[in-house]
Amino acid sequence: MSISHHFSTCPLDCPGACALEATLEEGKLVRLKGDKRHPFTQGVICGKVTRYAEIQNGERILTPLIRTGVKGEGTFRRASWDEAMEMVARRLGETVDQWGPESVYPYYYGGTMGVLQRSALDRLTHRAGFSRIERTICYPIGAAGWNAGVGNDLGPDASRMEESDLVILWGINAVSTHINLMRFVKTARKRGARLVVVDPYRNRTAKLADLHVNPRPGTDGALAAAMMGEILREGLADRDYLASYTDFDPAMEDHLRSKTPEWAAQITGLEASVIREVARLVGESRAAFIRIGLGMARQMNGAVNVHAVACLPALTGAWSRAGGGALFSTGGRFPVDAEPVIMKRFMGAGGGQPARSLDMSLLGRWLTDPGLGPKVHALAVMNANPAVSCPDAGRVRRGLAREDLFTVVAEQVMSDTARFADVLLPATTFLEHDDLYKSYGQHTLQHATALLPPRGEARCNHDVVNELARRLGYDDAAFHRGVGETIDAVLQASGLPEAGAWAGKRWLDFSPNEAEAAFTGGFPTADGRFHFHPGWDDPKMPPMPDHWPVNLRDGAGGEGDYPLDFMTPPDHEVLNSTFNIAPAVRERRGPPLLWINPADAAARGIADGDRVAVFNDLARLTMTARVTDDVRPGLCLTESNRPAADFPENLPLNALSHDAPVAPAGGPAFHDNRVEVEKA
Ligand SMILES: Nc1nc2c(c(=O)[nH]1)N[C@H]1C(S)=C(S)[C@@H](COP(=O)(O)OP(=O)(O)OC[C@H]3O[C@@H](n4cnc5c(=O)[nH]c(N)nc54)[C@H](O)[C@@H]3O)O[C@H]1N2
Ligand SMILES: Nc1nc2c(c(=O)[nH]1)N[C@H]1C(S)=C(S)[C@@H](COP(=O)(O)OP(=O)(O)OC[C@H]3O[C@@H](n4cnc5c(=O)[nH]c(N)nc54)[C@H](O)[C@@H]3O)O[C@H]1N2
Ligand code: SF4
Ligand SMILES: [Mo]
Repeated sequence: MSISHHFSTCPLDCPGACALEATLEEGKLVRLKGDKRHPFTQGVICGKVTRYAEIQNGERILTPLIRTGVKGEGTFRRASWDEAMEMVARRLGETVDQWGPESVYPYYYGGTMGVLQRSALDRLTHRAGFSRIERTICYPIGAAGWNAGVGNDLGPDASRMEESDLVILWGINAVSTHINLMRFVKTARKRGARLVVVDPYRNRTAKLADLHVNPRPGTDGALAAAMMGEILREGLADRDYLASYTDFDPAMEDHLRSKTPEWAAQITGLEASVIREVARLVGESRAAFIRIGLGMARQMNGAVNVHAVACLPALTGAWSRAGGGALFSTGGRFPVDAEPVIMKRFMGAGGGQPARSLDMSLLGRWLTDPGLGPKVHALAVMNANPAVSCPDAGRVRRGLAREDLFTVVAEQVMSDTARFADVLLPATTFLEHDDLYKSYGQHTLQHATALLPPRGEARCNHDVVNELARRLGYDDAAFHRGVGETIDAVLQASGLPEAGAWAGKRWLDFSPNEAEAAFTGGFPTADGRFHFHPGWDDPKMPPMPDHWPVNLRDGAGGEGDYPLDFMTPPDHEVLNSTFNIAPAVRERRGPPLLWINPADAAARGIADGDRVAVFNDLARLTMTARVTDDVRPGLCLTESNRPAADFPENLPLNALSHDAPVAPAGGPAFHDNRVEVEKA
């Protein structure tokens, strides 16, 4: 039997971007494990990707397919690449002729995070003048909050926390969503650090904490402001740091001093004594390190809350001490110029205006709004499964079901979105194509090459886009490059050595030095200071760290008044909707559960294991009750990101999620919904 070992990089939308070692047996993937030599991965990866063979060798789409049945039903006939591509080119061409290029909407997200394979659609979009995609579904809310204080999505390496004496995981369920982080947490704790987890529910990470602080969702602004008030009143602020490195002023001091634990207790649902305790822990620690997650941003007031939390290490001066500070994302650290992939220069090259940009999180509206001019008549999807992952998914599906909409989807598996395709194109996995990988949780740029031939007739996004562009008549050099040539072009545009010359390594390390990590040379803001004053452009947003009462609980979002907060945080066993349909995964995770507090369950006559209906104005879904005090009274949740097949209503979990854009830059408030629950 021939067994061989190869290196790769996890392409999934996860902060780890783990370096992998693959074991192949007779040319077939057996198992993946973490690469021990990689400085961040250090041999640790999550269970889901260990078992990636469940996708790689599982039920894949192996040939182009053309729809024969009703949209959404998933019945297709086999086609050749030539027939399928001819049809796509013809239909897109006709659509452009009849309604103009903006009536075509290319749609992609993070199925793969590879620099080439992720954004391939962009260069065709820019060349043809199709509607552009505004990529709001995940990042912009948290980034807006962080950037309002720090100025850019830069920070220390997460390994900095090993030197910390107090680690706070704030709105990040790292055990499930960023396992590598937990190794640094472990080291810090061995050296005496305490672990605080701030999360509305007792998730897998909170179960490991010394102190779990469970505010109501969307109240971190109040919690952080009151903690700062307490730190100021107790004389625990670092005055020298504030004066040298921040815009802290008497107005800010007066404002924060007025925020008491009793005030925040009313809003957060926490005991005032708990708020005092955590404030003191932060104020008295030498170098608290706060890892801010994206989860806490998925609230109508999420950006305001992230900014407020990011102010804490500036108030205590923790930034200036080894092990201290905060991290939201490492994404801004990579000097990678992806222009050869996305070809922005094509945009408006003929002297015209750039095409309109449509917010991806409002897909349901774009597909169904009769007032949109021009309407979306053709949709091209890659690396995304909006029928499951988009909010107001019921509306998305009504749009996808339109008979007058032409939809082409490139996919590895029969996802919910793939079922709505007119033409379905088989996509390669990361083990079957080459790419470059940045990260939003660590600092290495990795180069990974194909280990396996494509299964069936699968092709990579890069090549599919190029062929489609050529068939549409675009003959530019960018559409004639092979994957290897585009990788070379990106590295060259970035001023980086070609991959063959990375000193025998598969990565380049862009970790910040101590001065960069601690911002001792100043913050990446216009004036070099950390901004307690967020300076929001939107005048409705609070000018100083505060509670901003615009959550659904406060009557925002336009939904009717339902009594329970409802969150949909990520599930341990899947990554967004990737892995959703693998039979072994379905088996392991069982049916969707509604986590509900015993008091709320009793008030509704619901017992553990009962079938319950969860509903609001948008949808009604039947699931199984899990009665537990892991959620506080007034809060219920279902770990996401469940496909339609998991509910008898044949709607995905996100049918319950509203799509109201979050200030200031858009993006969905996935963890800020309201529902009622009753026995089914
Ligand atoms: N297993 C697994 N891993 C994943 C993913 C997955 O689906 N499954 N998805 C990947 C992707 S795309 C991303 S963006 C990351 C996201 O990973 P994280 O940054 O961890 O974000 P979330 O998992 O959305 O939410 C984290 C926690 O925030 C909590 N939360 C919700 N609202 C609030 C609030 O108002 N305040 C506070 N303090 N906490 C709140 C939730 O309860 C949840 O436990 O994970 C990646 N990794
Ligand atoms: N309820 C709820 N909804 C959420 C979230 C939540 O916390 N709660 N989180 C949100 C977040 S953070 C995110 S980032 C989004 C993610 O939303 P999406 O980006 O839509 O992520 P996935 O649902 O995983 O879909 C990715 C798809 O890309 C496919 N794919 C992978 N690699 C390739 C490739 O190389 N080529 C092609 N053509 N396809 C490929 C996969 O098979 C998969 O079906 O979901 C959001 N939705
Ligand atoms: S999903 Fe995340 S933790 Fe798992 S292997 Fe990929 S990058 Fe690593
Ligand atoms: Mo995400």
